Amino acid sequence: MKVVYSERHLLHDIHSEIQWGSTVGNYEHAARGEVIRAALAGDTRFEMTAPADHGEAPVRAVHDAGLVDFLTSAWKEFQTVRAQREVFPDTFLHSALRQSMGPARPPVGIVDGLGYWCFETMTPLVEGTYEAARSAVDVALTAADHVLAGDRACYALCRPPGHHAPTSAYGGYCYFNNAAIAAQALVAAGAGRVTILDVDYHHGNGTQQIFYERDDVQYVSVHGDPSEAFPYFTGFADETGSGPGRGSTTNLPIGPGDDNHYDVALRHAVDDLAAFKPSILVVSLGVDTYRLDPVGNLGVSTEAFAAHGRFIASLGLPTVIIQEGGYHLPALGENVSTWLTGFATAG
Ligand code: OKP
Ligand code: ZN
Repeated sequence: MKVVYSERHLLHDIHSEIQWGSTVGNYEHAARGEVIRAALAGDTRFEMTAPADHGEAPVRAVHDAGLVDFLTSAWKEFQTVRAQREVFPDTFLHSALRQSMGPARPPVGIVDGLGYWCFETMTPLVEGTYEAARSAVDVALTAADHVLAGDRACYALCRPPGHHAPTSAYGGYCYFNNAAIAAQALVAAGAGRVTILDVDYHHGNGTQQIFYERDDVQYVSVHGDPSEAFPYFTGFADETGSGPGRGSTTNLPIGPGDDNHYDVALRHAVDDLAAFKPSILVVSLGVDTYRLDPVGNLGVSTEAFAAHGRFIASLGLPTVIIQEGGYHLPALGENVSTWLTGFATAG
């Protein structure tokens, strides 16, 4: 299986996040990408390849032009306010602020722009964020190209991740929605109906929002119950799509439990996926469902990741596999390579 990787993820060299008022080390740090790369590079079943530059158009096909423009220059512009390595908003455009007053005026500067485009306090901007985030998009699009060209599957080692980024905001360690941009590119290329199966521990609120009213792209997610897990306000079972997209979103929130507990939800997800009859599959692969992950509370074992990969492969669909979360560094590389090997070695 080809692995698409770019060392440009290292430019997104983040150190901190603000959790409930405490500044702590950011979980989504650059070592994640290197640990995964090292696990795959040493294995002859995987072939490391570089991404091709796809330009801005596929990003703008999914995201608001204002968000793309903002992220292009935000860090540099903020340096004129105060020289600072990592930049966070201090005020958010909370939905209640302008209740009964109509929508907010679009931002005119950098500090209002931060609160307008960002939705939480764990996703810093650093000097190389934009370049790395664009590179992660190229990694995802290149993996999609390989599958369009006939590869059964391809793995995109994306960093930063993407599934929390909706059309018009960034947050949840995500800037551009790599999986959604790849799915949209597949549709544009005439690949037919696309399903995005999101197995990250967190609900992919961004991906869900982008396709919520669409009937050509299905979104199916198994994730930690949003009553207690980030992003808290999306991912409940009664969110099933709207308008033409009614019925093409499936949310399967789950609480703590063992491999068997997880497998019940994954089987349900795959049943809904199969009923949609997609021609191609995009997997948002987060391994933060791992039993020792510091961010999640589920109980998935390393061995189970192999079974998950085999199970998804058994659907027989061309598959673009996109890296999302996974934060337990000692097992991160092995968990990803085990999932991919399970997929690659399935009948
Ligand atoms: C990104 B991905 C709350 C911690 C939540 C943000 C999680 C973003 C996860 N105190 N941290 O889905 O793995
Ligand atoms: Zn996650």
